[in-house]
Amino acid sequence: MSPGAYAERVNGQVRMSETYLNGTRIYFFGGDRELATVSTKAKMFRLARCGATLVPEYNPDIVTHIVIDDNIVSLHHLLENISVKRLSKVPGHIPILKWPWATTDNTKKHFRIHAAFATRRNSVDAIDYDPDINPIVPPAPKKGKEHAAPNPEVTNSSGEQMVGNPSAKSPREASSSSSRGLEDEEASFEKQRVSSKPRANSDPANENNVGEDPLAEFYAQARTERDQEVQENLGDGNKATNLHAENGNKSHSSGSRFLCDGVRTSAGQCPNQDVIDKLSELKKIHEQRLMTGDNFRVLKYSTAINALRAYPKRIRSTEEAMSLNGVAKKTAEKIMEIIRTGDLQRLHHERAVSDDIRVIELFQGIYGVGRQIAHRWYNAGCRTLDDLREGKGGVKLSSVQQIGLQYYDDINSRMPRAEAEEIFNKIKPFALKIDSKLYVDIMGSFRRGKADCGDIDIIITRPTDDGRNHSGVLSKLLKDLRIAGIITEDLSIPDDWSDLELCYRGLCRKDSDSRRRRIDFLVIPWESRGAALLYYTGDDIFNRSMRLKANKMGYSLNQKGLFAGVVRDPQDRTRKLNQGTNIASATEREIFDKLGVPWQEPHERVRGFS
Ligand code: DCP
Ligand code: MG
Ligand code: MN
Repeated sequence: MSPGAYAERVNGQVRMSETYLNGTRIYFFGGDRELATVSTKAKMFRLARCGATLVPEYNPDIVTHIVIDDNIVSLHHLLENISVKRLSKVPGHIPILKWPWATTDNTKKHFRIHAAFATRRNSVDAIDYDPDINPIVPPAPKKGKEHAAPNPEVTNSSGEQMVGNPSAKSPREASSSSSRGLEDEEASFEKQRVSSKPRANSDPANENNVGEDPLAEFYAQARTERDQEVQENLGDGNKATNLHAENGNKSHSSGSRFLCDGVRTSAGQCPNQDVIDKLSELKKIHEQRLMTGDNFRVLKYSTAINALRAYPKRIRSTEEAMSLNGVAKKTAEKIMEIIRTGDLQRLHHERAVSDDIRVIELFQGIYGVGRQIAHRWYNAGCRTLDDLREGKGGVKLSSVQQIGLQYYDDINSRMPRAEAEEIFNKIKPFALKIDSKLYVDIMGSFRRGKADCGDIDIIITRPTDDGRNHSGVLSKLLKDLRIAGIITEDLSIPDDWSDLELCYRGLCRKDSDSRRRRIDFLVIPWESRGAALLYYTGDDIFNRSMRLKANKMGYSLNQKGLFAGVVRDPQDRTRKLNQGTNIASATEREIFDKLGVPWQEPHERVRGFS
């Protein structure tokens, strides 16, 4: 669940225990914009208990205070998160405070003590944190903005649910959208608060605390690297990335209603509706491009639209437009262009550009198609999946791409956890019939306890103590599964089936009237099972952080093991000049130990979206 979604869920649903934050509208940033960690949730919960309203998304018109998790949030990190270029652009009346500020009744205290960034005090726009000038209970919001406060209704956001994980020790991460769930959370947060010594490191909730989580310093870099890879996805023919499906970043409106929001509009109420419509379209286009970092524009247009909605007169000049809160010169000029000409040239341009983004994303949703191929097809004149089917512009699809196209919807949708389990339970006996000593298990998001899975990741290996191994098992197994109608199409097959290390990708189905599902088989040597388990369990961000930590310690970690003494090419750090010595690979635990990372159960290894 995102911090924003959690904020919406908590608002108005928490029993208040203290009142010293009454009247505040706090934007809390725990260091991660995508995931509300247990630590972030606990802190947000605490803020609400003390009377604060949590603001899901930073909006300077709504927010009265920004509170950040101490130690971990850098200035750059915060600014990026709130889509503000410079600290001085955060209005002076909004203090930026460290977490400890929120934990005691500060009404009498000087803000300065807890101001988060030294630079804030020195910046030109810096305010004097005198509590008399900036009382903790801020002035009522400006007229016309009353409806802008975050929606206090509980949102039945499903968030990331962990279900049916037998190894789950901690109920804390299990989120429920009912208020009963909130009560449970409340109880556990309270427990956390009274237990004076939190279990160091074993709790991913502490990811924000550098002192306790040895991986904490790597998460930001891991995420940046992942995002870069997603953006650069040039189509290695291996895995299709559907940006639409993965973009969970969509900004959501605060649920507020304004004068001109359809239902409540009567003629003449909103004199600038035409302007609002055009700017809203522009904002939507930029919203769809969030993957390419257009948050700043989205915020700019939302602010302008909100200001226009609340403005009672028809705008007559650029100056008048600029007098609106949050409307700068360029936006004011756009407003005037719409008022003068009834049109906005920029919108035509953006619509055209946005069409190509949309089409390229659509094509990238085809298994085996990356950005390069998608661009090529776009340039050949294809705009729809039907164009591709018909071979418009001389476009030719490989056999794998044809499968990807045929099962486009199936491949781009996730399956319920129960279905993954059912399919696995059908497959496992086939494997054990071939060799009863095989180790067969399901990895990936399933092992992490996710409620839905993008594919089924099955690992196969075999102990070698009886002098035998699993060579040749996979081809036999796949043959049986094809006969049984479980495996239906191959997407990527190994070159040499007798190897002890193989990767197979294909499609399968539960039974003849079920949808196709993606399935991966990963066959690995017995000695490297620990490293393979670790790798194929993920999540991606957790893996990357472990690898970064290994690198920092002079090691190298991959799905085969943890290696010491690897010499890298100084010109190209990704190029290894030797293999190094394998120092841990048989069990996950050994690898955690060697890296100085405390053991974490699979369901505790969630750091990214999934
Ligand atoms: N993995 C990784 N880096 C990648 C791809 C995969 O570390 N670039 C690892 C971590 C993943 C695991 O392999 O958890 C399985 O990959 P999947 O793509 O199947 O991802 P998940 O199973 O985690 O998620 P989904 O439910 O989308 O399949
Ligand atoms: Mg998977
Ligand atoms: Mn997979």
